[in-house]
Amino acid sequence: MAASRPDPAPARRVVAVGDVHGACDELVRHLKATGLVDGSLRWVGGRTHLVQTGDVLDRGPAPLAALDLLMRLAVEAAEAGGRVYALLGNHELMAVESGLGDPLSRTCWLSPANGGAATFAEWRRRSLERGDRDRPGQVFFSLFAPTGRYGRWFRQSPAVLKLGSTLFCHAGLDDPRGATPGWAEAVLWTALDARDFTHPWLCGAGPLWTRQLRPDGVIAVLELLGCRRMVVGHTPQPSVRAFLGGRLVNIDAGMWCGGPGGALVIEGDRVEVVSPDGSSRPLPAPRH
Ligand SMILES: [Mn+2]
Repeated sequence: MAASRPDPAPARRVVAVGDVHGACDELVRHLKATGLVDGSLRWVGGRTHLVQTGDVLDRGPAPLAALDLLMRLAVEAAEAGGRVYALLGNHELMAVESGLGDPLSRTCWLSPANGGAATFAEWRRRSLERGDRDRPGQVFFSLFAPTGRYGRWFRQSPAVLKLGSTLFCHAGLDDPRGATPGWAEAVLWTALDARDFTHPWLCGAGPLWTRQLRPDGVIAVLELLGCRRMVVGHTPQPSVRAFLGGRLVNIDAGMWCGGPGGALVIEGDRVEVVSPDGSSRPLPAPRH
């Protein structure tokens, strides 16, 4: 079970990026535009905290490359006094379920609707490049098993993260119980460890899947935690934008599907959107 973690010391600068879905090149553009990596893709972000709000996997050409990059940057950032938090998204969840051996989850994950076949294709391509022609698909799924390279990483990845006065969660949290640190992770991993694959949180509801956030629930969670805003991804928007008077911000601006993308940069009271071309603007006015 994921440990409930203490609230980290407030970072002077927080950079958040939304859904990647295999668009590793776009992720790199965002990290360069916000000064987090250099031309060799080494961490140069110092003490900045980088948050990726889930859904690195699937759909695009290089999901595993993007995940490998974030995993390496997590080590380099920690050495520099910074942090990388890669949150769980529903696509990571489907991979975990598949790693646990559930046949229905595997079928669902690899279906065109969910795009897991793209992650499998990248793994095949990498295997062939290494001259490894005959690796069975079972090896692919084992990467996401509890002892696998990515399965281990996901197990220690937060589902909900509070940094200063901002709460991050892939699809969003509208259940006041979520204000208890570690609650969401406990619910998720209890269901997964019990192989309860019909649990609502694994089937379209809950903080990694919902597309029907209750505004009063969001505000209740924020008030309980003393947070100013909740930052989510999951449901692509035409641009990074705010809702609920600025209390809810969606940062999935489609970097993976031809959209403008944009990273959210929080420094003290200032919140701005930095585009992959390096230009920046204040967070656009709330939309209700
Ligand atoms: Mn999602």
